[in-house]
Amino acid sequence: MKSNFLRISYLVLFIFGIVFLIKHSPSYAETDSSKATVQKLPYTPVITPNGSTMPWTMDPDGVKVFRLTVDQCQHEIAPGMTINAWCYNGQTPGPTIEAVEGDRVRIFVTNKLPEQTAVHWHGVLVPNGMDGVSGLTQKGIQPGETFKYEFTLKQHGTFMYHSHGDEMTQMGLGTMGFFIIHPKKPTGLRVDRDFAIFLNEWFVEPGTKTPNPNIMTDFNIFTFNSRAYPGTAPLVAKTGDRVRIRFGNVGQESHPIHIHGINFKVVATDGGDVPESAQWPETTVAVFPGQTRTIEFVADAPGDWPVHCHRRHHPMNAMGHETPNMIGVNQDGVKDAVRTLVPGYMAMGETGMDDMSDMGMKGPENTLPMMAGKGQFGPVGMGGMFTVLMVRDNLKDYDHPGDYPHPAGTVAGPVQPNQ
Ligand SMILES: [Cu+2]
Repeated sequence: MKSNFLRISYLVLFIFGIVFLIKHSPSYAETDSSKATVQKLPYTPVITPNGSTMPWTMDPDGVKVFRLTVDQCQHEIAPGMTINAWCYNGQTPGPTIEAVEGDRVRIFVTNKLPEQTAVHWHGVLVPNGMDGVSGLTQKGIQPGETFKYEFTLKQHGTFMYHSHGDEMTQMGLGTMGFFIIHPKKPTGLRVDRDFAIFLNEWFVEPGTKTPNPNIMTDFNIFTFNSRAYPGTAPLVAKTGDRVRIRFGNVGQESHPIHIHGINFKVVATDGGDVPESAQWPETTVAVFPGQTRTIEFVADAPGDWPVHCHRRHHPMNAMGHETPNMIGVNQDGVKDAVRTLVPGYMAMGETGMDDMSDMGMKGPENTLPMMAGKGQFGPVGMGGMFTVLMVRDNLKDYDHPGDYPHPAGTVAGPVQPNQ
């Protein structure tokens, strides 16, 4: 009897352990500092959704030390699709470097790629020889070598780090990360939530795993922090929270990022703070290659609000382009004829592509469906650069809060004509 009780106890503990692990799995975890540490910091730590913040140590001479290793890695774009990427510390984007204006930083970079590299600190004002441009300001870091970068941070803002040497290949495969410097003397209101989202696009031939960096324009995977919806973590806020989102882009395309339900202001670029007199209200911010844009707003409206790129193909996954345009074409009879040659063929596109979001059609291996995601009312029909800003009253923590409980009578629905 007693041993049965023990067995059941162990089983219950095991199940709780599994649930805990799933809940805290790194792909959705907010990898900011622990809550105790947060209280002590003079700033709100940055959250890199689906990513992490780089740990650092303090050398006896008062210099903050960071360590970056650039190497090949396996990276999951969303459940069902993993790519062969080039990563910093095993991830793309690389872990976010977070420091404070006035800090002296020492950054060791180890190259485990099969070719030389260098790391450029985009927007950070550094001595010329620390600028990280192979050939021009330093020798390339050869495979197996470690280089030391060291400089004092003279400014604050949202900056980036990325390889500078065979950029097309190295950045095309994922070598990028945020470099965020908090102000020494903060002005204005402290934010409650501070998110950092890297924008990027890739071309991965359906059924394959290695992005093709030679592609110039025709991309088919669009990502927030190298994840495509529904693999993107939601942004959770309490009603009334002051929220900052920092966007970065070192890709090939511009991305107009649109947020539903709130208005925001662009408060900074990688060139510095935007004076308050020069800020205007917006619902969409364009982020061009080589730019960062930092926006702020008060999350004053509870609900599930989309955050997405407004280029029409960018909140979509592979297969959203180069399909024949069948809108309005009567395909009666075509299906049966083609099925004699291609078993299981489905005619699609006659009334638009929305059917794709509910079809569960099996694509080539390692290829995401064009649109996916499930909401409380049915298929969401999105992919790529899409996530949800979840604003809720009375949240106890910032874990996934579940579906938004719409107040009665506030959801659009069917009525009789002329009603
Ligand atoms: Cu876009």
